[in-house]
Amino acid sequence: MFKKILIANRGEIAVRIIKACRDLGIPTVAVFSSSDRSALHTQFADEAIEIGPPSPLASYLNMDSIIHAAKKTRADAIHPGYGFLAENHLFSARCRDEGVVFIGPTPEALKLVGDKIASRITVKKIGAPIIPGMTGTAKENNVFIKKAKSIGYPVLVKASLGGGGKGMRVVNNDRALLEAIDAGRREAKSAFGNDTVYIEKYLEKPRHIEFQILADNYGTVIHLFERECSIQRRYQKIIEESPSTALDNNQRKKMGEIAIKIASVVGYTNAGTIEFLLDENKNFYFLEVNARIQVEHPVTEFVTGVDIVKQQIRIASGEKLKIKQKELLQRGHSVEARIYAEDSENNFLPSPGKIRFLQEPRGPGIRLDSGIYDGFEVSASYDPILSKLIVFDETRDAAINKMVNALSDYSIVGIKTTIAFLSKIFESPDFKQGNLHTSFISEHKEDLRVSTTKNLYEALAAYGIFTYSKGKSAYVEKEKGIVPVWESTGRWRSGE
Ligand code: MV4
Repeated sequence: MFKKILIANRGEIAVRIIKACRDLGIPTVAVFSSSDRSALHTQFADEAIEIGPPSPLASYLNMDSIIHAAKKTRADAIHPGYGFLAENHLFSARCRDEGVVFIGPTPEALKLVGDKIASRITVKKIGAPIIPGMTGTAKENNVFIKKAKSIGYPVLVKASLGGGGKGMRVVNNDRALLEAIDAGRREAKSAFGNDTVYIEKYLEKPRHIEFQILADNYGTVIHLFERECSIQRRYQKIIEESPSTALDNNQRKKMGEIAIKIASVVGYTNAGTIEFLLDENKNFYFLEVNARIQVEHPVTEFVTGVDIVKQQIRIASGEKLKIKQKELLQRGHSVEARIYAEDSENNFLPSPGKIRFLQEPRGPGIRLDSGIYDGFEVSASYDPILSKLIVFDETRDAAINKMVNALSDYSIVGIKTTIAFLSKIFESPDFKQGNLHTSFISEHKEDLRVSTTKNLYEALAAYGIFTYSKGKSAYVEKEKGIVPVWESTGRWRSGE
């Protein structure tokens, strides 16, 4: 086992990884940018080392700085978390060259699964269903036009490298297709340094279903069942659950077996996710491989009882998988909500600033993976995720109910958050009935409008802070100037 692990990340996931290390008795090293000097992950690790200025390129994406920190602290492994360098094959290779274990897949596997065209070819070869479309790129426009004709509009132009919807465009006719190819190429070139694009049939209102995989270094691959992540905004998942209401045990078994086959054929090791889209007739198609621990991993941990981060560390240290596929069960139901520092009343604009009051939900079956504390300053330099609230109960209805209660016990004053918006989703009849698809939020825009903050605790806390605190802390800086802290909680009317 490792003697010391460096965590090349920040926020809630860095804290989550440090907890797994502590459980395994492994000392930890946090790395932090100059603006994260007093961040939770910096305080929580056994050692912490500054790696550069706030800009991600200069700090959390700075391979030299991170490798240097690992050498200096004699860490023998690096956990990359999600985002930043997690799926970067050059970083995985660099770790290998420097004699530090990268807790994740090999550079070769990362390179293959990071290339969508290459993975489509590989997945097609083993006879698994891929979304209809190209399995190569082309220079000539008429190759694209011909393919679009054969699969039928609408089609989706995608960049072969990278992810997150960058370079993606839906088009409905030949002329729009040619424009989208040009634009997609330019966007992909500047984002990923590679202008390879291809087209797929655009599936309308699919469900997004993914299988969690664990693969050791000796060829054993298991899956930990599925997560449904259909509730998203701008390609960003915000609510996830396990199990999915869309799968019966038959289809679950079939998709799980295919996920294992895909992971095996690409030589995948460590934890990963095989993503699928499910159409309205429940046909499923391979979408892509996510080669990292995912934000939504806790729902799988709740229903299977497996600590995925601990498994990642054990696998990377060369242990064999001890869990057997046939011993695994999906028990009960788990739901996760991502809490962002965003203004849901104002087009989800980031809402950085200082947290003035914090009350966190707790109770049986409630887990809060958080990167914040009372008094913490949320930076504008990074992804605005603050925390994840994950609940577990015997049934889906009970889990949703628990989530609604837990969200109402969650008060954050000083910045705007998505808590009230999330409550609206969980209370919506379509969500409760499990009528989910990736356009859920845009189709329910009107019902999901948040106008008045109804959190009594937040309003009272803000009032208390304003009344009793002397000096600056009673006021916050907003676009319109310096305002009393309660204005950051949204409009409040008595009698709600
Ligand atoms: C698709 C699709 C429909 N048809 N591909 C979005 C992110 C990128 N990684 C893949 N994505 C999609 N690809 C075809 N052919 C719909 C999406 C999509 C989506 C996928 C997963 C999770 C959320 C999503 C939200 C909107 C669109």
